[in-house]
Amino acid sequence: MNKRANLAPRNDWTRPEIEALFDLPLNDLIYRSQSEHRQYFDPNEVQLSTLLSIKTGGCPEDCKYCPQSINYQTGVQAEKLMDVKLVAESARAARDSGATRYCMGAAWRELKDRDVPKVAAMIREVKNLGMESCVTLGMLSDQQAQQLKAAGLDYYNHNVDTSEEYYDEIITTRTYQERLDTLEQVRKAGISVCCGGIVGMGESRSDRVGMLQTLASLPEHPESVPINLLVRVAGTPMADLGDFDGIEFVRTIAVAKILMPASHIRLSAGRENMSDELQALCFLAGANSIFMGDQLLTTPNPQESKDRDLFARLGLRPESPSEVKTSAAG
Ligand code: SAM
Ligand code: DTB
Ligand code: SF4
Repeated sequence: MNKRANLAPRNDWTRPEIEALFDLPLNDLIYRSQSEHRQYFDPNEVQLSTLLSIKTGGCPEDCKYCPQSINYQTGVQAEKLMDVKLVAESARAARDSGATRYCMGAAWRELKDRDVPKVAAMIREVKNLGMESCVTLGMLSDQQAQQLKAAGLDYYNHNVDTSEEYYDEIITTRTYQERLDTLEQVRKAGISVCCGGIVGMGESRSDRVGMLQTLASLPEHPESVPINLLVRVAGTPMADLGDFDGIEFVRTIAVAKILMPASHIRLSAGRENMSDELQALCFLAGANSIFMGDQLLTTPNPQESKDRDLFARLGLRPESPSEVKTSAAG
């Protein structure tokens, strides 16, 4: 629902303004983010996406958080691109469990032309099931973006991951600018943008401010903003980082919501290690999307039955597909 479509969200947030939001007393910050949220969304509805790894492992990139990079010994085996039929079957199961969006991820640096027909066929299968389609395939060219759009692609996920300043500590095989260029290709092709980042990678608050400023300064806000809490996977350089403060995570969600009030903020990776109470605070702060299903790409996600129980206790409902379609907020 978009009750305030005539008031366009701002794209000119300054760093000091964003820092001041982070500095607010938590009660004031959450009051503000929840108030913004209610201008655009039903506060008791959460959008459900399901994730499938269509091409696992063997990725040449060196993203220090990622279990799928060939540069780290994580035990993830490299596999080939999945069969279209198997993808269609698992998308159907996700739909029958209540997911309205199906997200397919590949451990690629970039999409290769030879793989486009198969990925396009997967997108068509998802659309035939009446679901929204989303893919995350690394960098892609102008022409490839148009081909995916023609197949019926609704969303492309491509994260900035962190601030521009901290980025080089995390990835050296692709630049921040290349990520922004990919996002521009996606927009130009008329595909909705899913773009966010990761918290808990040893970055400073100033990096979280910078990451959110980048996202909120895009010419159009991403319709979906996944905020991932780092999943520390053994074998990656980030395996031994300490626990991230849950309250600071909630602040990050709340500030993202205030900056991008019409966007779905997704409480993304990391829920497996969060208490019910921390997740509840994230929903209160304005998160209104999750990944549902026992697995993310290669790491575990809470069991569906556990999420259903949490939703029942919090009085949350899955966002219905019809509302997804009529929402200008994506
Ligand atoms: N290979 C493509 C790419 O990187 O653009 C698409 C798949 S990649 C796994 C998608 C996103 O998953 C990354 O940008 C990152 O934000 C997130 N991610 C990967 N590993 C993660 C981890 N261990 N914890 C949290 N988020 C993670
Ligand atoms: C996003 O921001 N998070 C998802 C999705 N986009 C593709 C991926 C999370 C991956 C977590 C690590 C894994 O399961 O391999
Ligand atoms: Fe490859 Fe994507 Fe993992 Fe980076 S995040 S190593 S690009 S699969």
